[in-house]
Amino acid sequence: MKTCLILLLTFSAVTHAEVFRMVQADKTFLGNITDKEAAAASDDNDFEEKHKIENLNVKVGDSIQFINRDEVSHNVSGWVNEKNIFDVKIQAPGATNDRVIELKTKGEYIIQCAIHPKMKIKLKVE
Ligand SMILES: [Cu+2]
Repeated sequence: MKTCLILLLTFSAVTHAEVFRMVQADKTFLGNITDKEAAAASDDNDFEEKHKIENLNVKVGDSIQFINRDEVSHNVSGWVNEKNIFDVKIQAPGATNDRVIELKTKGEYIIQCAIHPKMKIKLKVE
């Protein structure tokens, strides 16, 4: 019984990694919203303000899924102390281009689009 509990606890610790949805719409990081909401976001400033992501805290092993539902391409990359940690590369709009980035390095990141420098968030990976 005791072994069983230990195995169960070990299993839940290993499978805890989360995937955070990061939807790009109206040249902004809008977090976890639906495709329909993303399509309407550029006409709705209140919605955009409410869902805009400027800071995100995650754990090592978690992932971010970059989901471009904008009308333009983006090129998002992550930097810690000006060192490039990941590069999503040019990402055209559309579901076939969704990209998942696993965060393996601890640090305080700046995540920014190379094409639209105002698209910028702070990410803490602990
Ligand atoms: Cu962009």
